[in-house]
Amino acid sequence: MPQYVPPCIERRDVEAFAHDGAVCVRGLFDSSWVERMRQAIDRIESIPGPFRERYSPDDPGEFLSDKFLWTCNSDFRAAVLDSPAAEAACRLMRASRVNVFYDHLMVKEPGAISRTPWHQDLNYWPVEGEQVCSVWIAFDPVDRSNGAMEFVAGSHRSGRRYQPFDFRHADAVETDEFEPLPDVDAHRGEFRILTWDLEPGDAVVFSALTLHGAAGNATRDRRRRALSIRYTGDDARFVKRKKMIRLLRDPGLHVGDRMDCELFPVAWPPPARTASRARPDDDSEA
Ligand SMILES: O=C(O)CCC(=O)C(=O)O
Repeated sequence: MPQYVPPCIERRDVEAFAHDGAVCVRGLFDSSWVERMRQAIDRIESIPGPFRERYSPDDPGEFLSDKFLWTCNSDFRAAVLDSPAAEAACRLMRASRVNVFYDHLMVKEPGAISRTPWHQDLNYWPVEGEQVCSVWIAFDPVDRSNGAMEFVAGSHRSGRRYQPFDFRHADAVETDEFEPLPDVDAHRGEFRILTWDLEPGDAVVFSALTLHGAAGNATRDRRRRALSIRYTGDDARFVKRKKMIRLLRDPGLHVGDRMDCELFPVAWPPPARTASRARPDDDSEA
């Protein structure tokens, strides 16, 4: 079991996150966490979770997506609840505490050449608030050639909200609730685009309102295993949208409720362990 090492978050990181809507945290997961999660990811590939999907199905390489793995796997549960990710999210959002929203595994294998399209996460989710973010952790070296993440700096402060679409068919807009996306790729010079080359264990933390996407994996032999853990802070409230992601189950919340429930437990500061936190529905790895 990896030791708990507090994340190295400096004041300038908190300021950069507030200003740009995205920040890189080097070495958030140390080598023992990286090794544990690499093995967990490789094992889980043959045990699909309840939300296993293949994005960009026409690409020669697989772009595997799976969600809510923390509810059925002890390694993912540890990454979500017991790793430095939750504290990093809490400190960067200047929250007093954070709840888990869900974990999202995204493995871009060599040949998964399609870009992850530009999008804003919040518009897909049944939550509103400024303190909603993702901690995206790399488990392989990542650069532009195998799927580095990109962010439009400051887009979380723009007040603009963009239409969600079906990730398997990037042109299929799913609701008229928000405005059409700008064509960032056609006008890249007009945006300040942030990107970082990452080593295993490095993370990018970004607001759910930050416009972001990722390169495809055009390499022949370099995997890109990543886990994006979504956390919500004090101001987050449950909402319903015309079109939104499917949840594992009904969280039992009403519109306007805080995100406090068994499906979205508090992750930081660590609460006293309860039976439900210590033991999820099933554990394929124990
Ligand atoms: O990993 C990717 O390619 C995309 C990740 C992403 O969009 C997210 O974590 O919200």
